[in-house]
Amino acid sequence: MSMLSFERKYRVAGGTLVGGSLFDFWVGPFYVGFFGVTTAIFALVGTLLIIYGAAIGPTWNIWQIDIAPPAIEYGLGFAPLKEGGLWQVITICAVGAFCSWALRQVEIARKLGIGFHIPIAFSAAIFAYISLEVIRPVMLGAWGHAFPYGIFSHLDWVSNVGYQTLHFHYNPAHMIAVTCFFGTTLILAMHGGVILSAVNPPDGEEVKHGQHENQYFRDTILYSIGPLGIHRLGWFAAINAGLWSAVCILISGPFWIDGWPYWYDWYLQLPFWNDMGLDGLH
Ligand code: 07D
Ligand code: 07D
Repeated sequence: MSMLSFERKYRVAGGTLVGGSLFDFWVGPFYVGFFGVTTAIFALVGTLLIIYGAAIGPTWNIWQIDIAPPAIEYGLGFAPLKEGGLWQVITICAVGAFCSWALRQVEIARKLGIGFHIPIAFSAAIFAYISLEVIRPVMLGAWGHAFPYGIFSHLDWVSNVGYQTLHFHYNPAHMIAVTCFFGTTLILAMHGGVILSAVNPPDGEEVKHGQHENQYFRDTILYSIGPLGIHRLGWFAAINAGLWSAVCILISGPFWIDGWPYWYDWYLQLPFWNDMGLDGLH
């Protein structure tokens, strides 16, 4: 694969966390590194195990393949391969691959002398995944509480767990997470829109710049957050979407065992309403 002329300038040695210069090289455009090797091994083993799980399962229908965690009866113990053990090894591979990928991002950032914003952001997604598959099942005492690996079966899990709480939308942390998810799409659309409108004009028209973008927002909503600010806001909202998702599922079960609608009972218990007494309403 051809290399862009300026790429060579940024291919600097060093910055590795582990392995010194052993894996400090590129294959084509890809940086390898120790964590590139571990990512590749974990991802390959995990994927092959999913294919093996499909092979011993009842279907090759991509939508119906399902590799489930052990039954609740196994608690937090190891299960035989065909009874959830496969799911356990695949989960180890997934955690290994995701964390290796984040550490590879750290190494590349160190090489380039840039901040760690990307690995920090990806860590929020990893944390959400580990919350679902490791932390919450451990808190509930069984791997059987984790979600299964399958395109439709994992949707069944989300729906079932949602209805176990009667109404998952009433989970306040879910509300914050949803707001952040919706918010990131809104601000990305607005940001993408204003950049394209300014720097990608029709043929023959002059390219506009930052001040036009700022002025657009000042004219429409009185305020422009600015070129650096919009990226800070996007990063903050996206990371919070992942973090509040993790919170919303970690509290469902381990800390709140009733239906989520009952959480609002605290409102009815406020001294203000209690003191009034229902008699007063007659
Ligand atoms: C666009 C970046 C590209 C990534 C893609 C995903 C695989 C899995 C595995 C056949 C935005 C590649 C997928 C490698 C193949 C097997 C065994 C990211 C983009 C295109 N889900 N989920 C999907 C995962 C959970 C939920 C689609 C993964 C939780 C709902 C895809 C995880 C909950 C819906 C998928 C995960 C949940 C989906 C599209 C891990 C809460 C949908 C994903 C590792 C988070 C949608 C049929 C996408 C759908 C969908 C993958 C976890 C809910 C198959 C890898 C348990 C409600 N999920 N998901 O574009 O169409 O993400 O499902 O945690 O409606 Mg899911
Ligand atoms: C976990 C993915 C991590 C991915 C990683 C990377 C690869 C490699 C390779 C492409 C967190 C994987 C990479 C595999 C791919 C290549 C080459 C991301 C993760 C590390 N909900 N709900 C959420 C909404 C309802 C319920 C989160 C909306 C119902 C449950 C989000 C609605 C009920 C759970 C959210 C809605 C219900 C959630 C998901 C609307 C069902 C969770 C996003 C409009 C009846 C989950 C941590 C997320 C959660 C979750 C949104 C409805 C139940 C905030 C918008 C009322 C049980 N819901 N939900 O977490 O918090 O991303 O998980 O109705 O467990 Mg919900």
